[in-house]
Amino acid sequence: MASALIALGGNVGDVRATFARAIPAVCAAIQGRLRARSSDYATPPWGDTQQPPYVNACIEIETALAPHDILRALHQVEKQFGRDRQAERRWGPRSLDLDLLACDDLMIDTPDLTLPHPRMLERAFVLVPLAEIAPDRVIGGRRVREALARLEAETGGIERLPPP
Ligand code: PH2
Ligand code: MG
Ligand code: MG
Repeated sequence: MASALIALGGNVGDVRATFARAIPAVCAAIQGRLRARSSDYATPPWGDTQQPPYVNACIEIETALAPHDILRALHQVEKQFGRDRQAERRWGPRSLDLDLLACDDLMIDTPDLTLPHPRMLERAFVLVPLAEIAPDRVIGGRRVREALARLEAETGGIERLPPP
């Protein structure tokens, strides 16, 4: 069994309700068991700042599926929850984004999937929830809590949401 780390994000619709339904859907789709789920966080929009704030979270799932099969399943669940990749712009609003961050210590570099996720260590909206569930995990040669400490200046607007 591998440990898959997945980041969730969204800023269209009732995102927290979407997460609540999407997490079991992801577990079912990848025949996995949920090991950890972070709190939800309200985060300022990154990249394209002219859009509503996001909700972000991270989960860890134990699964026997190979990374490309996990990726395919994540795309299916995104679609099931209203995501339309054709209709959206880069870094623009979306109902549900499911990003595979890492799968054990696997290093993969293919056109459709790079692991660990190449930009995750630069994004506070990923590292803040990830540090809640996996602070000591080493990803891309760096411990999650240390990667977050380097980004401390960018965590300003991030707010942990109370349980729903
Ligand atoms: N996702 C984006 C673009 N910008 N900003 C935040 N705060 N959180 C996200 O998940 C996010 C974003 C496109 O996937
Ligand atoms: Mg993303
Ligand atoms: Mg994505």
